[in-house]
Amino acid sequence: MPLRYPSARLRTARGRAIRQLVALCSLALPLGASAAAPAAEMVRIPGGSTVIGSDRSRPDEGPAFSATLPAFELDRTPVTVAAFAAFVKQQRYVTEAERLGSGAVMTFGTGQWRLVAGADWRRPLGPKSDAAVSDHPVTQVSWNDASAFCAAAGKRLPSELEFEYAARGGGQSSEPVLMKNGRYRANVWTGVFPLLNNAKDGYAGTSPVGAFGRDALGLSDMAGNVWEWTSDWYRPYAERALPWPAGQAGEKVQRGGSFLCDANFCSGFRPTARGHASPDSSHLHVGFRCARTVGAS
Ligand SMILES: [Ca+2]
Repeated sequence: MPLRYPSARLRTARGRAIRQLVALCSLALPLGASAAAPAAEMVRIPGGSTVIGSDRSRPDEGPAFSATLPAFELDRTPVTVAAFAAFVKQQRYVTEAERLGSGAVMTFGTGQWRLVAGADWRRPLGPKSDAAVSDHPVTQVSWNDASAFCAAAGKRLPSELEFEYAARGGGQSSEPVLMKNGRYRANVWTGVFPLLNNAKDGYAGTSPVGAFGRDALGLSDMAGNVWEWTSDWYRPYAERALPWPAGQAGEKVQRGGSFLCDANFCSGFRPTARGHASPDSSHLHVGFRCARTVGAS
């Protein structure tokens, strides 16, 4: 079955993106806690060379090519609800979902996406649902929101090459495995998508950042939990070095997969997998982390 990223189905005007609603199952996102802004830890990623992409996966993941990246810094975890709340308070920031009045939510049981009025980073499933949890990754934030957050912190979004390089453990040729010794190493969809989420990895929704430990570089949640925005426009790799035409509409790349990705339908948790959505869109399963050029602090 070809992969259909739900983000792509909601990529333009919100008014035409409303989808059929079938019973929305409870996701049981835990109740929120009071927001306190933790200091964002960063990990220095050594520079080096790596293979980007794959010739054996989805067409947009190839052709594989070699890339050399300078050292950079990357947030250890996705940005949390607590950190985003502190940013909102300090900057009096209003997200795009709040200004537009809705955020995209998946209908469990069908896998269809729809816009839910009042769904935003505080209540990602909608105004009548549980509040987002302070130590979980913030969601229902657009690329523009994510960029604003990182800029306020003196940082930037990572490029998709930086994200893949880091997700590969700094250019290791072998890809991380989803399971080790019978235990999941990332928060993904377990069960039968989209009918049954049995939460065998411990979580039906998002999970606290870092709940699955750290990889060899010291990073957490580079696979699963939430898709993460990158700085790049989504296009074939062969065109990546070309300037993006001014004013041309497009979509931004997301990396890492989410708690809605299963091994058969999505598998977006693989380091080479690419998600994408318009920069003004906000989704239940999309967050971000920030990067910084070495020497730019
Ligand atoms: Ca899960």
